[in-house]
Amino acid sequence: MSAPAVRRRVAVALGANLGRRRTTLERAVAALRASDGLEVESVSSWHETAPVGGPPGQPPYRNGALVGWSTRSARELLQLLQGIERQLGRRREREVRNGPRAIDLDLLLLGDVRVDEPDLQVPHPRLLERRFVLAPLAEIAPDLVLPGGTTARAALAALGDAAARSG
Ligand code: A4P
Ligand code: MG
Repeated sequence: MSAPAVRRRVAVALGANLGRRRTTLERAVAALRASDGLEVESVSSWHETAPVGGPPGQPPYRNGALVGWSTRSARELLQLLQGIERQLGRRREREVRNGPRAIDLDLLLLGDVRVDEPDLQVPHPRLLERRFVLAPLAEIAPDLVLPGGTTARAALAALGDAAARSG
């Protein structure tokens, strides 16, 4: 008999800045809810955010986050997220780095799993630097523990302090 699968906390970031952003984000959530890879627990509101990086003049984003549970591996979750991106019309081969996209789904965290491979890093390496990720995450899971032992709420507050110091 095989051991029962470990159920881990999972957090996903969602972003869109092309087309009908809110509709696409809601479709992505519906696809995740319908999948058997991830049990969605809470979904944030959709935050209007200015683009960070990428080509100048790209349209504003809607960003959100969701948290849930999964027994899948990080690799399986990446495949699930990329399958949904494709289903919703994303074509990576036509994109520039950090450029506009119909939908972007990033795996932020999977329990205490650490992956550092060329095409998959978990926890997401830029998680603590991104207000467009931390604000929706702190809205639904303020006490979620992030890399370095901080929480979503504290990491968001730290970004505010950093902005205040440099501004
Ligand atoms: N990849 C590696 N680790 C992961 C992971 N944990 N989750 C790889 C998902 N994918 C992961 O991803 C590029 C490659 O990352 C994939 O092939 C996958 O194997 P992508 O979705 O094509 O591009 P990306 O997500 O844009 O790239 P990246 O490097 O993660 O960029 P960032 O840092 O996430 O920034 N401004 C606003 N306001 N809102 C945004 O959502 N997003 C970006 C992307 C820039 N500026 C933004 C926003
Ligand atoms: Mg991505």
